[in-house]
Amino acid sequence: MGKNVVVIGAQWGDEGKGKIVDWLTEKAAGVVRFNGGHNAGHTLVINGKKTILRLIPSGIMHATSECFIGNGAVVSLEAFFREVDELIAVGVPNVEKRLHVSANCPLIMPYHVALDHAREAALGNKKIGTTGRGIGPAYEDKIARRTVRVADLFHPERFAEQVRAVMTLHNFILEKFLGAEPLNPEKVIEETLSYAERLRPMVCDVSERLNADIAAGKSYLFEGAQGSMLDIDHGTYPYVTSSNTVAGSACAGAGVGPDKISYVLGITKAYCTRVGEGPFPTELHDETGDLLRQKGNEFGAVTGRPRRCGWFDGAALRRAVQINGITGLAVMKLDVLDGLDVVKLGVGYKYEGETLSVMPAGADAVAKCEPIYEEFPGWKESTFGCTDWDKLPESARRYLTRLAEVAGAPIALVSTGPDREQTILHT
Ligand code: 2SA
Ligand code: MG
Repeated sequence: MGKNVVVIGAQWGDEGKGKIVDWLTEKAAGVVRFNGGHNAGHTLVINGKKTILRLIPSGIMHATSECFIGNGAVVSLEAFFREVDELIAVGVPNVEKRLHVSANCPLIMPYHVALDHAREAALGNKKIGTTGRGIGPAYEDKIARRTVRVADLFHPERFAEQVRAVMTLHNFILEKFLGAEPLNPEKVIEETLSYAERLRPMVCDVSERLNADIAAGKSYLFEGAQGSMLDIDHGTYPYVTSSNTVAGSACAGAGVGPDKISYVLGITKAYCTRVGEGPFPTELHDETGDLLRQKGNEFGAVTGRPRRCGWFDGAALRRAVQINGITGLAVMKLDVLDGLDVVKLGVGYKYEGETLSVMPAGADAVAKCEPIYEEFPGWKESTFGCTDWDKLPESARRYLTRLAEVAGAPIALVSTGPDREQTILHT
């Protein structure tokens, strides 16, 4: 699979990136997060034990893996240390020694969380369905060049001034426009600064460190959060997250050049899910949708929200293959489709009298798309835990082969269960 691999979600998030990153970590020096914050939720099952990671790279579960949070991610210190403490409590070794956080990371502050909630409430039935973690407002402050970053924590006087200034604006918006409670700046400053000394040894020039390590022959995994259809530019805008979730974001969000990326692994489920609002052409509102949700345990790792479920959407995947430059696909949760009489595969859309093979950009256009399906006979055999392509039922192989053809990228891996070992390598 080459040296430096970017692993990204090819759908709307929750594709199972965590399992694959974990599986590939053994071959890499470390794992790098480059976008999003603790709105991600990576559920890992190792030796039957379930761990949920939100902000910290999945590699942390491997005793020797070095884990980086790049400048493209947004960091809530409260959430970060809660997760660090959880990992320490379950006996993960050297957590704080192996974690490195970019000095350039924007901080998610309590007022970002307050703004996220108040805005969603104000939007009413037009809400985005965010995770409520303050992600959008944190990125707004970054782009507006008024955010406080990790490095600012170590200049407490200046930090306090910056926070007071930005909170004048945000408290005004909270109170006057959103009818929400303003926050106390001095309390926010004190609470945030209380994390500074514990964080200090973990702060690092992530770009320099990665470039030096790569030059010395080490390889890294870049772990994307959310999915391609939630990308701020390419997704179903405005029903998207506030960062670039595509593979190219690994370069900008970690500080490495595109020449350092040797493989882009796109993760997709064998069907499709979405959390939050926004168009979803292949969504099922029937018992098959319920069945996928129950069998696939499709509930948000972070918020516990039930996920919307539907058939595999080939036109969306084709878009994902293009915008990410996907080298190979990992198809997850094939076993969830076991036992169905018929399995449907979205191969394109009907859109304003035309036939499309690629999902259009933006929510308005996607909302008008009607999926075109090909039907496959289901398979009665269990694929759960299967580790060999040739042992898959023939109809499952036919389904997967056609899926790859429609998406426009070859299948590299198939996952048949939550455990590391329940994986098929397909070359
Ligand atoms: P936000 O909070 O501003 O990023 O929300 C904007 C949209 O992005 C969606 N989003 C996600 N969709 C799926 N999974 C996500 N992470 C958690 C998980 C979700 C959870 O991995 O399980 O626990 O509910 C994630 N993060 C953001 C979100 O639903 C909005 O549509
Ligand atoms: Mg998830």
